[in-house]
Amino acid sequence: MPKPKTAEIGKKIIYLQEVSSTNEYAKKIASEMPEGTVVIAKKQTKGKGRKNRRWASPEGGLWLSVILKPDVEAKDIPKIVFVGALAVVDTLAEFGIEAGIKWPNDVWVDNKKICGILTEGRLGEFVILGIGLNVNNDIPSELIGSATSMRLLLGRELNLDKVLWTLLGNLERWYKLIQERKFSIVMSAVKDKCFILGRWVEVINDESKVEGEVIDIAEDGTLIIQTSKGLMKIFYGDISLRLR
Ligand code: BT5
Repeated sequence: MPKPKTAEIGKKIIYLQEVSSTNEYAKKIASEMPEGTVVIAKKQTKGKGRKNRRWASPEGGLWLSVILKPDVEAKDIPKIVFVGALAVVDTLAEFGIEAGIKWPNDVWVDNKKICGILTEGRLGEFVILGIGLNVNNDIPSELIGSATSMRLLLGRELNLDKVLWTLLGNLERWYKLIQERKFSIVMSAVKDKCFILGRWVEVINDESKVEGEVIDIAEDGTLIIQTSKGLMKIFYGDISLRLR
């Protein structure tokens, strides 16, 4: 295995052959573990997305959760999802893949999802940054057309350890900026990489379904949409691109 190049993120790594969900596992041990501990599994039997959706996690992908104990105010915790997204975008770039962020928690390449991120936590105690990145794994038949992997894009098997260490290095770099409260650097990178800016979208969440043009991502991480009824601030939701 390549030598670890990170100081904090991945200083301790728990490798599992199989687990229901690395996020669930990480949540159980988070209080006793040092910040930066990574839980990684070869496969997940119940990998989860937001709202308990399923996350397909067969062997060959990178399924991991990082235990973080950020020293920032509660209002800044939602920005941690962007640490994951930016680190994945940078990692893919290092392997020659140009990817973009689909606010708030996806990374896409060529109109297909390659990575999903799920943050969970206990306020004032810890945040679990869960990252699922399709590397060498097969894409389940029901997701062909909407999902892709590094292997599909590059036409070759990748060294999973190399992808992991590249990702941990990038996570450390972006997370350091959060710890140093340099939020504007993080948010301007998010805006730079977010391909839905300026696009017409539909956003669905528990409260509403709105359509409009994405005008901005605010400093607090929320999405600003110009709708027929005026500007709207969106805190969370599922985004679909629409043609005007
Ligand atoms: C997400 O949810 O995208 C967050 C996924 C987080 C997965 C990681 S893996 C390590 C850690 N441990 C866990 O248990 N979870 C985290 P959401 O935005 O709700 O998207 C879920 C949707 O993505 C599903 O309903 C499918 O349509 C699609 N999907 C499922 N598996 C996929 C895959 N492997 N690749 C691409 N798309 C997938």
